[in-house]
Amino acid sequence: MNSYLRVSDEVEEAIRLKKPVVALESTIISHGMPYPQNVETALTVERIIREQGVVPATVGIISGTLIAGLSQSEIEHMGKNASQVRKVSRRDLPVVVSRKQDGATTVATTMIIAKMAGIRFFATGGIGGVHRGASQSFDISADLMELAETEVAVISSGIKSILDIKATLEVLETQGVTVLSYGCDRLPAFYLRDSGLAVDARVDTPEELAAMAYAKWGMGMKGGLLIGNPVPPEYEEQKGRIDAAISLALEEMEADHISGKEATPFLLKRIKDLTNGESLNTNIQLVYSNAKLAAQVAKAYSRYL
Ligand code: PSU
Ligand code: MN
Repeated sequence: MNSYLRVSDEVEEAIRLKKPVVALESTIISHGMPYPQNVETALTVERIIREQGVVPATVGIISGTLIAGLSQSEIEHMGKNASQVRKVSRRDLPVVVSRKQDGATTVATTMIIAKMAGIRFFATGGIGGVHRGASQSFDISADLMELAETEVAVISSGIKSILDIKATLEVLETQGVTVLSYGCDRLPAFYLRDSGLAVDARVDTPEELAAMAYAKWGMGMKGGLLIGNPVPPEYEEQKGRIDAAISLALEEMEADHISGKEATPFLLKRIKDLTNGESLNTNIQLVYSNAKLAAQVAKAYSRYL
């Protein structure tokens, strides 16, 4: 095991015994949700995974050490002291590690650390993608490149329409990332169950998702899979309301000249405020649902090991 990585005892034992493990990210904790809901959500997600008989591994960086399996107090630190915790994507890793800083891991970085630890499945809310206006700004999340590179399957509710969903799917296709949707023919759009855009295949059982991951990696192919899991219908947002909030947040972002790594956290916070916090509940519920599905897929996959 590499000297930069610390795997908790529980996670290490599960991996050694070939028991199922699900990785979780920490940017959603430090920069995706406000305190204290962020900490509550992170701890509840771990409980949901355990209820499935699967071990959760929340990933983050503490004093420059990459960690798979943050403790409860480390999760609380990530959520409470978010301003001291840098958002870390692939390019930031050498800086934060050598300076021994704290870091919240994005989808890209969580995939990198999950792979180092030997974890194949990862649940989150939404991934990064191609930003609207990317033909000018070139703002395309490193998450997409990571999905092409790193052997981890990501279970999410797709991407928000703060992004250009169509362009995101094109980039994923170009890079050979398998994009699947659970119980639906189209990719979900985070707050909404249907983006209107088709995925590579609809899949209806965790066993079939596990079989596809096993086939991909069994062939020795590099890279991950992206699984879209629509938010449970009772928590779906109203389309008109969420679209209006997203449009306004995008206008404000342009007016305030916000770009780069600040873009996603800014938009998430503004959309929450513009919906009087109601979008946050949708966000929380979809993460719970993704955690449960990821645990089921990890369990199905472990039967191959
Ligand atoms: N999308 C969400 N919530 C989030 C993120 C994305 O709906 O919290 C976070 C994830 O950690 C993702 C990151 O990896 O934002 C993408 O940031 P960027 O666009 O700067 O690559
Ligand atoms: Mn970006």
